[in-house]
Amino acid sequence: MKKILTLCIIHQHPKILLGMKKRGHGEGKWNGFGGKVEKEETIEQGAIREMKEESGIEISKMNKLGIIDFEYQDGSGNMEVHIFDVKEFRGSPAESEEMKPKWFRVDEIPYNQMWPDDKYWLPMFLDGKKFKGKFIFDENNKIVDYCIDEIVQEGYLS
Ligand code: 6U4
Repeated sequence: MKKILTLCIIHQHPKILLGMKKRGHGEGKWNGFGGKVEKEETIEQGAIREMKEESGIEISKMNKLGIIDFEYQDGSGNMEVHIFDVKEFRGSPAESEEMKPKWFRVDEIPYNQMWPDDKYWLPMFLDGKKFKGKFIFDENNKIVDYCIDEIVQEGYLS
């Protein structure tokens, strides 16, 4: 069965907040903050909870910019990841057991230490565009197939 996950990135131009994942899926990569949505919560509540757990930051305003389906052939299964642009928040980033946060300038994003799909959709995210896509990864976490499309239709992601 497909798992529903969240991914939150604070974008305060010209900087974004990423975290170095210290354990689990994506360990050793810079990524946004997020995780699995629990049974009793909405996707937005899951995003807020994971952001707080992993970075100490409390989201007060966010905007969903993308949904991406990931298929992992290494046994991690299928994930539907909801991607949020965090517009307003309280607190400052603090290291957690799972993530080490760091601000990056948008022209210094460490794509070669991130998931290989990020370079396809993060530029759209930074432009404030909405998108939907799918990526299939082989056992070595290499992309074997993908599609990514900008969404122009109002309300499509909500
Ligand atoms: P545990 O350790 O069970 O609490 P949890 O924090 O709920 O896990 P986890 O760590 O598996 O979930 O979350 C993975 C995170 O990585 C989510 O934010 C989604 C994100 N993610 C997964 N595949 C990705 C990919 N290919 N590209 C990307 N983010 C990805 O940019």
